[in-house]
Amino acid sequence: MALTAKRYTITAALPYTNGPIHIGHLAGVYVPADIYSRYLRAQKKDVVFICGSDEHGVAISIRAKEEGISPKEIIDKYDQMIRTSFDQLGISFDNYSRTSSEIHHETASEIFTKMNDTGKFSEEVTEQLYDPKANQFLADRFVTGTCPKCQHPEAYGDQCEQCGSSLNATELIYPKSTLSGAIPVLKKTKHWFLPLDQYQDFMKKWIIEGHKEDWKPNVYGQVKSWVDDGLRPRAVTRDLDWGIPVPVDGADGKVLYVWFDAPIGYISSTKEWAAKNNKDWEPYWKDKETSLIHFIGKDNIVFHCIIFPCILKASGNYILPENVPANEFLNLEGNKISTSKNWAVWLHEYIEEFPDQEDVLRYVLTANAPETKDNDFTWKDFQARNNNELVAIFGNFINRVSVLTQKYYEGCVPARKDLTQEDEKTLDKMRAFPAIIGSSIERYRFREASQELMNLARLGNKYLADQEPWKIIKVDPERVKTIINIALQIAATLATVAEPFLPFSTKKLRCILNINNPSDWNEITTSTDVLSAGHVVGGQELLFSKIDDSTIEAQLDKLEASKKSNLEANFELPPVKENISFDNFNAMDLRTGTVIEAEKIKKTKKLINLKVDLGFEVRTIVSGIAESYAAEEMIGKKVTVLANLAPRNIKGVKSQGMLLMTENKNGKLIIVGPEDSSMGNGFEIN
Ligand code: B3M
Ligand code: ZN
Repeated sequence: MALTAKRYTITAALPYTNGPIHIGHLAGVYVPADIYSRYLRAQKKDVVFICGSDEHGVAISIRAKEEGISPKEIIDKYDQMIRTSFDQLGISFDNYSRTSSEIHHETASEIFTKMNDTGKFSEEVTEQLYDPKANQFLADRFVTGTCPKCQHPEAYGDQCEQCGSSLNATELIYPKSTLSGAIPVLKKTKHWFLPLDQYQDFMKKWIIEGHKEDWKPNVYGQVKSWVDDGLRPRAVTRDLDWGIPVPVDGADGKVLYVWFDAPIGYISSTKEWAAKNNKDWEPYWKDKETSLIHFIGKDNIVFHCIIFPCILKASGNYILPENVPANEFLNLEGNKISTSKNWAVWLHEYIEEFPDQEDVLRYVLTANAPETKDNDFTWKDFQARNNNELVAIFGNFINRVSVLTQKYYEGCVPARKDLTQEDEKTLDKMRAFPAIIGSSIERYRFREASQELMNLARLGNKYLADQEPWKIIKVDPERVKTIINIALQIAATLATVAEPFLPFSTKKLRCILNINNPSDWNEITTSTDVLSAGHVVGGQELLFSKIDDSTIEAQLDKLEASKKSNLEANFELPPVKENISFDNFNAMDLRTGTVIEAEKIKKTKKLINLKVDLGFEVRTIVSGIAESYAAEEMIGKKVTVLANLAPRNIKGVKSQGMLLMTENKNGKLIIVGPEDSSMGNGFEIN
């Protein structure tokens, strides 16, 4: 595969402005899209890298309700935050727009109007879900229910996140309003439908037959299963008060479906960019020689591979995506990333807590990207990749070369003389890397590409370790000139091919080598001298630094705290049980006692074997409290005991009674003890 297109339009999914950006978004979409765009620029291609905030739709309304502010305040807050954090991570969009902008409202309305005027929609009055309490139609995220395909109990009105199916709200089994909890009723309303069924053949030819080989199997497979299932008409308008008003008469109170307007945001963002830069936007969307590539997460596949292409096709002379390299999901420490549960690593927090370490995150998310299956981000792996790869391999190599160049030659690149076989081999290998890395990037295999990048640094390290210039300098100083020259060529090659992955460190590396203009990606595959003899390199600087255990612990503690506060937030008092008679109560014999011995029962998680002094006798009681109390901690505690509970055998121990416990919001058990701790043992409580 070669880069044969005349120009490239690269889009990255428009993030909803209902929360900050987290590592899942980055690994799935923005880091790979950025690497790809930077690579294309390094290849001197005509490329526009487009993104923007997705500011309509129910997700925004819900967040606004949650935070008790207006949707406008929500989008302004998160748009600002998202822009800044992308910029800080070096995501090099050529333009980042907003779907609340005038140009977008105009563009989306125009496309809708044109499609409407040319008969591309069907208008239908159908029965839709309606919340009788909130007096509102329910669609998309305003309604949840059981997925008709996979039985997932929390599918949304437009999509099931478990099986990926795209749904109509009325297909949900047991629908429930997320606004009021009410069970929706059906009510008639008019909507504009995109008759996807009419595009069945087009989809078959274009993707099922046309992209079997070159699209990722996960993307191709999803599209195929929808097409095999038979495409159905889909409403592209909604009865909502937040969104782009439907631009035709008789549509009061209706807005465009967010998934109708959002992808058009790529076009409006391109228009905005063109206006700012005195360019023409149209070739980037209409010229057949343009390659359009959408970077997205797997939950967006149907919208980018079916709905948006049908909109583009229906609108006339637009091009269709050349590829949609969607990624799978990234989990965090074994659990699904969740904004609402605060189970995430937030980009804006990372930037603050890891100053000057943007590239570490970029690298780890690439080396561990969820390209073919869901993957897990762990802080331990983050630390290991930094310390063992970036610091120990890449950084170490650069540091050695620059120290030796300063030490032996005062920073001046020595000329190389006669080459040994080993030298030739090393140079050959070095010259092969740009093409190897480029080919991986062109096939959207960014993990592989990042590992090849590391292999180039490994080549440099191995060369130095084998040649041992620090020893040879004493016996054959001429030979050392050749060795250092070759090591410097490898360093300079790194300064070119690392740029898409590690833009901040590459900038530093270019200072270290004193090169302003990086070498051309393609030239270095043939040229022998990436850095010519006599060139004076710059000062020394460390590219990467070690991350210690305490830094990692702090991050793990932070996640632990999220877990706790989630438990608290989700805590609901259980309903009071049915009444019992006074006789039932009276039948219980409650006594006070003191724990005198306590021992955890081996091979169990929860059980502690206690000896409780009740004053008149010492009881053995097995209690399931080990997750809340350490055994030692229990000794000396005053407790209340149900003394006439029939004895039971637990793990081979005869338990004679039960401790009274209650549970707090964090799920911790708390002793219900005698209030007056001066009360002796054995007292009866009544
Ligand atoms: N706003 C991303 C998401 O599902 C969605 C992408 C729109 S791309 C046109 O979070
Ligand atoms: Zn499902």
